Order: sequence, then C-alpha cells, then structure tokens
Amino acid sequence: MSGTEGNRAYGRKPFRRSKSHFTDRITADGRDGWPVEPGRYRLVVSRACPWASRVVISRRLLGLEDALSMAVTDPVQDDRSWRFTLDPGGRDPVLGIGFLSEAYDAREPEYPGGVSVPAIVDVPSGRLVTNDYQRITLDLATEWTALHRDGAPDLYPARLRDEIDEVMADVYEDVNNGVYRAGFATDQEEYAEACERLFRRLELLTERLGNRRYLVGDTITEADIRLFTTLVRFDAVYHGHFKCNRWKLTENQVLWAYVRDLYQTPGFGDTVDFDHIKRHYYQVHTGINPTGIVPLGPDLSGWLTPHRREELGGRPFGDGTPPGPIPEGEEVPAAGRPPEKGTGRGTT
Ligand SMILES: N[C@@H](CCC(=O)N[C@@H](CS)C(=O)NCC(=O)O)C(=O)O
Repeated sequence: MSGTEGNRAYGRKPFRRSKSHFTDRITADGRDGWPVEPGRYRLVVSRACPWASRVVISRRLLGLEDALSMAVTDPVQDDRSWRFTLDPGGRDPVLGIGFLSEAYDAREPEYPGGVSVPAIVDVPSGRLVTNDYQRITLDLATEWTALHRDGAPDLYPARLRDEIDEVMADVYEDVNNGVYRAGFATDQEEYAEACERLFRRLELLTERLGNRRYLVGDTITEADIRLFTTLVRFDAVYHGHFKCNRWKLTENQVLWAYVRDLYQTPGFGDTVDFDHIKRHYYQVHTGINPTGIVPLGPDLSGWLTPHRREELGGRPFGDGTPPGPIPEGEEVPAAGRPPEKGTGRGTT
C-alpha cells in the first residue's frame, strides 16, 4: 500500500473509515478454519494506534501473552506501510518479514486495500487471518477463554452485552472515530459537526461517569477499554493535531480522573507509549502537519497522580485479579512513559 490513512484522507472527500477487509474469526470451535491454539498466531500492533491498543490491553488483562505473541511495528510507516524496523535486522523475529504487507500478500496476492493494524497472522503459513479491529477483542474475551489466566476478568459479560454494545456504538461514532472525522475534515462544516458531536458526547460521558467508576456495571469492561484508548491520546494528539480543542482532558475533572484511574490499573498504562503515539500522528499525517514537527508537550507528569475514583466503589476486576507484571521484552521504553517522581526527566 502506498500513502497513509492521514494523507489519503487529505483530499477533497470527507473522511470515511474503510471497512476491515479480512473478517475471519479465530474461535474455540474453529468454524472459520482458525481454531484457538496457543502459540499459533501472532498479533501485530502499533502502540500508536488506538484500535490496535485495544487488543494490547485485552491481551494483558486476560493473560494471553504466552498464548498469543505480539509484534510491535515502527510507529512511523513508510510508503510500504507498517514495518518491523524496531527488530534486529528490520525483520519480525517470529514471522521473518520486514513489512506487515507481506502477511497480507501471503493471504491475498496483490491485495489492493490498505494494510492496517491490529492484525493477527497465522505463524505456520505466514498468512494474515484477520484485521477486524471491531471483532478481535470481543473474540479474545469470549472465544479464547480456555487460555485465559486464572483470575482473568469477564470483559464482555453476557448479562450486560446490550448495554455495553449501546455505549460502545455511541463512543465509536462520536469519540473513537469522531476525533478522526474532525482531524481529517476537509471543510469547516464537516470539522465543526464532528467536533460538536465529539464534545457533546464527552459531556454526556462526563455525566455518566460522575458517580460511577466504570461505564457499564461496576467492573472494567470492553466499553472502558475502547473509551480509554481515545482518551489517553486526547491531549497528546487529538487536542492539537486533530483540532479537538474545545477543552483539554486535564480540564475535565471527571474524565481526567477516570482515564488516570484506568491508566494506573495494571494492563492499561503499562501498554501506552506516548512517544510512539506522538511520532506516529505528527510525522505520518503530513497532509495536516506538513513539517512533521512533533511537539514537545504536553507535560505527562500528571498521569501518575492520585485520582480518588476508588471512593466511587467498583471492583476493577470483578471476582478476578489484576494481571501480573509486563512480560520481559514488552516493557514500554522510558521515552514513552511519564517521568517517575524525582527523576527530573523531561516532558515528552
Ligand atoms: N482496519 C481499520 C481500523 C484500524 C486502523 O485504522 N488502523 C490504522 C492505524 S491507527 C492503520 O493501520 N491504518 C493504515 C495506515 O495508516 O496505513 C481500517 O482499516 O480503517
């Protein structure tokens, strides 16, 4: 694929998110030909990407790190899209490829669509299985249960699914995708409409989260993961780069505390790389940031401050337990994390 999401979108047409093309599912019964199996598949992500980050968080919360290995791409694509330049020799050590597009081509030669993350690749054949970002996390929660860790939370409880789906649909339309519609708008009206809807929805979510710790029920669910991955990027990229600047998250007491609470919950913040996030958005979308300059701010030190959301009650993991430490080799480098107290490390 040539070009990138941002640059493709910077034309005369309104921003439209393309449908995921490969929608095979990896299931317990293997009905699409892809049974759940430990060690068989490789998850390919960019830590910059909010859709991929959902999967990174779910995989951690559910303790699937050993069962489903993970490849992290360079946050900055080139004209062949996502690449494994962070790995020795520029190749993913498990798949042996330099570009994610090779797995797409192995699945469908001359595949004409975009190469996107998250993607799951079948290791033995090197073929892409799915890039269906709306489905992958739901399947990790409901189809991969045999491989979940002891104490894994139920992220998509059957009795709450209708409510979770409803919340997620609004969050998707106005927030997850809303920031992109605002950022890649090509006329004033389109931008204003997306921006109005985004902030209207954020106000409604503020009301909802004012007296309850999580979006649905009293535990963390898929709905929180999906809202988190947009909110955690808000001040760093959406506020400036995408012009979603009616207010900053740090100016909204409720949402700022909500997102900090999640950030400080094992499995959330320990997957976030602010350095990858900023470099990807500001350097790749040259249509809306032609100089490619990456801003130095914002100051990240607030992410680790007390949030006091535990006073609202709630049981983050329900009857389960938090995940253990990040597996060796998957730690986010210091450049992508807020400065630890007393280190005097900078703001980026
Ligand atoms: N699969 C979806 C959603 C996933 C997605 O948009 N991922 C982005 C990164 S955040 C991506 O890989 N875009 C392709 C590109 O920028 O080249 C899509 O194609 O729109």
